[in-house]
Amino acid sequence: MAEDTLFSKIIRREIPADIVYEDELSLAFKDINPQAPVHLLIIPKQAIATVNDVNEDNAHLVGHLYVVASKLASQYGFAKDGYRLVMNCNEDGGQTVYHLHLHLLAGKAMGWPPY
Ligand code: D5M
Repeated sequence: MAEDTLFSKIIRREIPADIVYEDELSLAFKDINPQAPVHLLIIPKQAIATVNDVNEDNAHLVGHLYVVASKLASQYGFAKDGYRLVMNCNEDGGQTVYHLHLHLLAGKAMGWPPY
C-alpha cells in the first residue's frame, strides 16, 4: 500500500491546489514550482507510489493519465506546437513525491537531453 502523500491530501481537499481537471480516476493541478510556462501534474486518485508499482491491474490508470494529458493539451491550445510528458522514478529519476504523477510541460521549446 502506497504512503499517504501530500498528493493524497490534495485529492481529499485537505491542502489547497490549483485544480484544472478532475474525473473519477484522476486529478490535474498546477505544479507549485513550474519549470515551464504551463506545468501541470496529472495524478491517479489511486495511490501508486512509483512507476515500479505499475502492473497489469493498474496500468489502465497510467493510460488514463495520458488521455487526460492529451485532452488538456487540446484545451490549452498547445497540442500542435507540442509539449513534454515526464514521469520521474525514485531518487536518480528526480522523484520527490511518492504518488505517481505525470508532469505536463508546455509553452516553450524544450531542450534535450534533460540534464
Ligand atoms: O515532482 C513533484 C512535483 O510536485 C514538483 O514539481 C513540485 C510539485 N509539488 C510539490 N508540492 C506541491 C503542491 N502542494 N502543489 C502542487 N505541486 C506540488 P517529482 O517528479 O516527484 O520531482
